Formats: sequence, structure tokens, C-alpha cells
Amino acid sequence: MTTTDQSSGLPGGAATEVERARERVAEALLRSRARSTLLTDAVDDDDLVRQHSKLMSPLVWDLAHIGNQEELWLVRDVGGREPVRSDIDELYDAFQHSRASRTELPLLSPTEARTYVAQVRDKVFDVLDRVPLHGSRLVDGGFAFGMIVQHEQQHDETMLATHQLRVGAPVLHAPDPDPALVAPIGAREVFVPAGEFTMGTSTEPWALDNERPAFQTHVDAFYIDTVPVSNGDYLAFIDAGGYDDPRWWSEVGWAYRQKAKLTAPRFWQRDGDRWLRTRFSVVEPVPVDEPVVHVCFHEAAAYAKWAGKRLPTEPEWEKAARHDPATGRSRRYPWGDEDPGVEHANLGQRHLRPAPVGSYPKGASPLGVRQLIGDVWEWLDSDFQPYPGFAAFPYREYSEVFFGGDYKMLRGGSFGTDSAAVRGTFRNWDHPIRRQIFSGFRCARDARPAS
Ligand code: AVJ
Ligand code: FE
Repeated sequence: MTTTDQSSGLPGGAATEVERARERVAEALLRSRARSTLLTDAVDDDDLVRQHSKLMSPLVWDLAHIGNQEELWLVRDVGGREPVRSDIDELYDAFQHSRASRTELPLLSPTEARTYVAQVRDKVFDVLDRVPLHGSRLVDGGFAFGMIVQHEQQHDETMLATHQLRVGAPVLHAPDPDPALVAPIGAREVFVPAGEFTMGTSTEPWALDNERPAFQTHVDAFYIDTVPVSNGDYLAFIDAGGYDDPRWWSEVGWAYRQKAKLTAPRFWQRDGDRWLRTRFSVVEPVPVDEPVVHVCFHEAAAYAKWAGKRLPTEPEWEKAARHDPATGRSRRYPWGDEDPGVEHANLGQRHLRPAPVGSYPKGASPLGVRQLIGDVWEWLDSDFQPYPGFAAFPYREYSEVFFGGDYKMLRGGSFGTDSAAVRGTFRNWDHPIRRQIFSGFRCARDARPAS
């Protein structure tokens, strides 16, 4: 009874699936480009080529790098087409030049960069129309396209962080999160019973290599905070002298706190007896009910120790986010398998700030943990390591070259992360001293007190 689609050579149902994948790809490509355009059109050419911070690339580098990755994978590799530009790969290879040195390169001008990314994108839509989305691991389910969408969205979040570092009049605007989406949280901690759960994925079509494969792992019982640590919570740590007490800091963390003279989250300043923060060029009182953001791993770990707790490990975070005790299954997201909606999580730069703690009750996990996805990336007490059975795909430079002890994990995405670039299995990492990213945390503790 199955019909066969002549053009795809697949049974009817599978052909429809492929068409749906093509639509998903097209929609996601348009959304990521609209965002890159917004972030780069918001400022003038001088701002695009300027170095806003030694930690960041000039915005015009990110833009052309987005186009260059897209050309390498989708135009040349998947499409088998001639290069759009064969002369600039080296300039936009992230491993060839440090972020701080990129303003000195003979980069494409803003006008040239815009033309370049548009030419690449035209070819990509043509490739998308013609290439089968099945038959090889690179194209199955639109994987290579999904990888490139995520790459663009990751750089869009990086560009958003550059905007946060930029000095000048405000150029980005967005409505605040809806206060009606806050609901009482009940208990401040959630108990997660001991037992195995499925970590990682072997089925999520756009999951990147470091999220694979799925495997069973045991996690001891633990408690995890229902919501992320708020600015109000964090102020209590500051007021208690937490930044001046080495008891709360690791040795490395204390050394960094001394060297960098840390006294508060990045972008905060004291104003008499209150604290102000700068948020995309707007100076405002620190809102006590919002998740703290722009702290490094060492600050997060020091707060947790001061609070008598610790940071969650990566398996703990993923179990809290995905494990459904009723079925024993791991979900794609805390709320289930549906893609994120506006009622679930603060994602996609819809707002230019995290939502107050206790927001998004519909985004809670089966055990009632809130705001695991969106708002702020959450620092975890785990290094970036491969899962058992890891295989680099399709290139070693995405994940494999970063494995080891130099990076700490971040999970869940921030208000600046697009829904295509985060999920229950998505793994992010950064140096433990980084604060310009949209990073916060929540605490955990062992279920049994240590003897
Ligand atoms: C996964 C966010 C750590 O931005 O450094 C972008 C993603 N890889 N281009 C980064 C990435 C290549 C990466 N992170
Ligand atoms: Fe990149």
C-alpha cells in the first residue's frame, strides 16, 4: 500500500518527512540570518570593524566567518559546487588567528562581507532544493544544514555578547519578559532520587557530535535548586564578604579573584549603598529577582560553597532536565518532546535579559525544576570530556580539540540562545574565568550529608 515519491525514491511517508525537514531547514536558515542582520545592521561600519574587547572578534569578522563556514560545508562539501570565494578561508579560520588579533587582518569590509554572505546563502538555497536529505550521515535529516544553522546562531549569541561589551548609545531593544509568567515555586530545592538515566542522544537529528551517543549512567541521589541563583541571593554573598574570604574559593579561583580584583559580577558597579548594572548600554538598578548573569565558574563555585552547597555535575543537570521518573525515558526538553514555545523558556533574544526566577512554570521538568532551558547558561562542576563511544563528526575542531581539563561545562542556553542551538542534550563549554558570556548557575547538594 505504500506509494513511492518518484523524485526522492523513498516510500511516501519518508518522502513527506524529507519535505518537512527541508521546510525546517529553510525556516531556520531565514531566522538565523534575520538575527545576524539585526545584530550587524544595528551599528555603523566603524562599530562593525572595531575591537570592542580583546575577548571578542570585530562583528564584521563574525559575519564573514558565518558565511565562510556555510560556504565550506554547504556550498562546497554538501553541494559539490565551485567556491564563492577561494581566497579568504584562512582569514576566517578561527584556529589561525586569535580573537584579539583579528582587527589587524585584511578582512572583508562590511559591504563586502554582506555581499559575501548573501551570495553564499543564494547558493545554499539552491543546494537545499536539489540535494537529497538522506543517504549519508552528513545530510540525513538535514544534519549539515542544522549544524550550520547552529553555528550561525552560536556566533549570533557571541555577537550579542560583543554588543553587551560595546560602549555607546543603546542600539538593541526588546520588550521585557511577561511578569504574568512568574508563578510561585513552592520548595526551593527538588530531590532527585538515585538511579540510572539515559544521558546524551543517538536520535536527535541535529545533535552535534559531543552529545552522542546515548548511554545509561547512574547518578546518586541529590538535591538541586528549583530555580537559578538570583541577583538578590548573590547580593547576600557579596554583603557577607564572600569576595574577601578565601574559605569559599578554590585555590585557582582565589588566585584569579585576586589577580582580576573581582568584587561583583561583570557589568555591576556600586552606587552609594546600591548596585547598578549596565545592560546593553542601559544603566539600571540590579533587579533582585532575576537570575544572576555574567559570573565566571569560580564565582559560581564560591557562592555555592558559601551557601553550604556545590555546583551540579553535568550528569546531575541533564538528569534533572530530562529524566521522567514515570516512564524512565529521557525527554528532549524538561517539559517534554515539543520544540520550545514562548510559554516554556526565555530563548532567542526575544528579551534582552533573563526572566525573573520562578518564570515559565510550563517549562518545568517532571520533578518541578524550572528555567533549566533559557535565561542564563548554567555553570557546572564538570570538565569537557567525550561520552563513551564518542566519534568526532564531521570535524575534530568542533569538539574534540577542546576535550580535557581546560574548560568547564555550561548547560541550558540563555535568553540570547536560539531554540535551534540548545536542547536537553546540548553541551556548551568555556574557560572557567569567562564572564562576558550570559552565564549564571544554580546550586545542588548531596542527598546524604558527607560524613
Ligand atoms: C560551542 C559556543 C563553545 O563559540 O566557541 C563556533 C561554538 N564553534 N564556531 C564557540 C563554535 C565554532 C563554540 N561554543
Ligand atoms: Fe565559528
